[in-house]
Amino acid sequence: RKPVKAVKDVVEAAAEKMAGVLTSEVPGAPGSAPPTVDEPTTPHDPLPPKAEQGAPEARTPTGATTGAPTTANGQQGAFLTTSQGARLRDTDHSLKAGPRGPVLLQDHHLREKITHFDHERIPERVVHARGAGAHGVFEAYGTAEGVTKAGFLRKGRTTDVFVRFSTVLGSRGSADTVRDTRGFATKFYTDEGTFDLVANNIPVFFIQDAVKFPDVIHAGKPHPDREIPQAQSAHDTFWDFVSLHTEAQHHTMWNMSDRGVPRSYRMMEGFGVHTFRLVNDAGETALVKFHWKPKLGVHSLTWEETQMLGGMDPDFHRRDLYDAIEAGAFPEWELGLQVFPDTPEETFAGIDLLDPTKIVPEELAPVQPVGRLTLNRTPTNFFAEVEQVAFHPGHLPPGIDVTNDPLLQGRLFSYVDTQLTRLGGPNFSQIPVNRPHAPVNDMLRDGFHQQAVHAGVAPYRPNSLDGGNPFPAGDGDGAFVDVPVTVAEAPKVRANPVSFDDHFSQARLFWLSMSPVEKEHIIRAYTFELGKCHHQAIKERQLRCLANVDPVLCAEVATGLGLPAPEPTVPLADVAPSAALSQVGRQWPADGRTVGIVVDPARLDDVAEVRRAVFGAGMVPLLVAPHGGTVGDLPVQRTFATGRSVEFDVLLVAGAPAPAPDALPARDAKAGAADSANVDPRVLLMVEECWRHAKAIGAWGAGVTVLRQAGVTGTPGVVTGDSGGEVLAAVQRLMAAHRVWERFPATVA
Ligand code: HDD
Repeated sequence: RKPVKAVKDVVEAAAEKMAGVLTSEVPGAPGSAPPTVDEPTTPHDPLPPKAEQGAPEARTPTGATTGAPTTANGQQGAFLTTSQGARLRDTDHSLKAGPRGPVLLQDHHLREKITHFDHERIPERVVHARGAGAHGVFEAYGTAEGVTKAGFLRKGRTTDVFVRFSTVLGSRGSADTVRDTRGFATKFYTDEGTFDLVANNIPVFFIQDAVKFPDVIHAGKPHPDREIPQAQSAHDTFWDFVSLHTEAQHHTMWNMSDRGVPRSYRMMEGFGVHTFRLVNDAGETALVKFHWKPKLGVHSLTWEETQMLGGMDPDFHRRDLYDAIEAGAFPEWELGLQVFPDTPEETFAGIDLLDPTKIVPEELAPVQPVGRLTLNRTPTNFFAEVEQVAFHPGHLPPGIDVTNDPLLQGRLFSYVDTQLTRLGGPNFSQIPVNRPHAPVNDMLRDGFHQQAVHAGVAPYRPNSLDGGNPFPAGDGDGAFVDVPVTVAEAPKVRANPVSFDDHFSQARLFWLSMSPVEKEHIIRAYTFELGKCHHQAIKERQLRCLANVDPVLCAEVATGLGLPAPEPTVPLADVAPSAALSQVGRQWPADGRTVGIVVDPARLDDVAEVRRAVFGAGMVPLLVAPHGGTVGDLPVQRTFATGRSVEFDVLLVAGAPAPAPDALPARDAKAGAADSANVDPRVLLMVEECWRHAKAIGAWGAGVTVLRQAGVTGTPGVVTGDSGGEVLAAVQRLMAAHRVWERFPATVA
């Protein structure tokens, strides 16, 4: 047998042989100088895995752990290895017969790396594919103790949570800011089992029966022939469905309102939509609706902002969420309950509580706060956590139960079913982000991707071989007990209760509850969306629906479409507006809001001080300058090339920077207007856009001349002053209302 040559000898021999064949410019070529790199190259230990990244503990049937390691994740030791733990010398070159190849089939590392890569993608969610998630904590006030025995709602209890926000219609890579409903799904890792509150930012749904879910989604998704439009409801199939299927009109009205274009996930309400049944320690039941109330209030983008962001920053909501958490402006919501007596009729104030197209106005049943949610940690790995998290409305702890809402009943089937395909088998609850924090002792075995090493021989009951383990929980052991609701003796039918036939009264309630500017936005949204439809019959049919909601709304949209306004076909509902539905007219904190500060590097009057004050107020200053790097000793976050108005909640102009070399010529400059030519045209554009989007604008020093050139001085919400501090204080007061609403035209009262 030949002695095995040392690797070093082989490499040196190859280098000798190939000398002159390869140029030394080829990095890593034998004989070439080692590539120079700036980064440190000393091996270092990876970050320790986080607790929830551990593999599930293998447990015996009696609940004892088997001692198998719980940190079987992909990051151990300092060196690069194969998936089997063999250390690798090189991951940049395939194994070849000589430097010029061919590549050898025996190269296991090459095949393993490419094969794994080939299978990196999993099917995206069939709906809610686009989203972002974060970890946090829920702290209970104890105010729900009278209505539910759920332990996580006991006073002072804290529970880990994971929240995923999403859009509904778009694909995984689609833009965040499109007009759509938003998902707001929360996983409470309670010590009595996981509770998933799989909610939306709109309190009603398009359909009353889950059997129609595929229909509404097929109508909303891109057309099957060309697969366009992406992440849009402004197309024929969507409006065809909702105009034929009039129970969708209430949800559609919310979508066309500012609720369809949220400013931030942090500024959205969340709604459990369905009525749930709570049961307390005494076995008494109550019907409830779940609400999330954001600390920062409910705010929206303007339509033009959403469209600009779709191109300039399609990740706007994702970035906003993560930037806020990383800046320490932790998003917060209060969980609240609307509580109704559990009567046989399951109605409240004449509203059918099983109808998911209806709300109960807060004026009739106030939302009572029961705890606070704080999101305080971004994911470590987006795929592992956000993509693989799996929610299910049937994940309920003791004390929370379902009702017969036919939409909820169908959802109880759908969520496990969809994970089987999406997450590749029945063991998705063992994926770290899905692992309950309560001890698990099930008799589910085997299947694809089984992580647990189950001990024992008897995963069945009753058994004697594993000592009868596991045992059913007895009275007082905190088991989930289904509320023994009486099921009415009734014929089997495919039918709805008669009360489900009212499709327009609450759409009208919503419309009447809006302020003039919100009504204006709704009119424009309908006009835009229907204007994008090609079929006349669909536009006319939707106008007939709007006629049954409100004649003014219908007439305004009809005018925009150039069509006659039809007469109502049902009497207009006599409903009282609900002030709680409007987003306008209240004052809110400005935590984590973004303040753009345009600076002239030549004159930095007050800028450092204003920047400190913005930080001090819990907001995020972004310095915008003609070039990157620093101005003075201040870091520049955006240049005139990378920054755009839509990123900022308010704009401060602290100088009049002259056109930078990369600026396109301004129209006025071409025409010889010397005045405008003095300022970089992109700064003027920022001011114009912020003004159009009703954002507060402030300027001092030379910045005031910029506002003058943009023609906005003296208009509402535009502040000028002698010092930066004074201007910032005035702008901050304006921010509490979110926007300078007076700047929006409103044609309807
Ligand atoms: Fe659903 C995902 C919310 C009706 C079937 N749904 C999903 C998500 C949210 C909601 C927030 C994303 C979860 C995540 O971030 O992973 N869905 C709702 C609400 C509904 C609703 C509030 C009505 C009140 N959904 C609904 C019906 C069905 C589904 C009627 C089917 C009959 N939903 C699904 C699903 C999804 C889903 C197909 C896709 C991905 C997933 O479940 O995990 O099973």
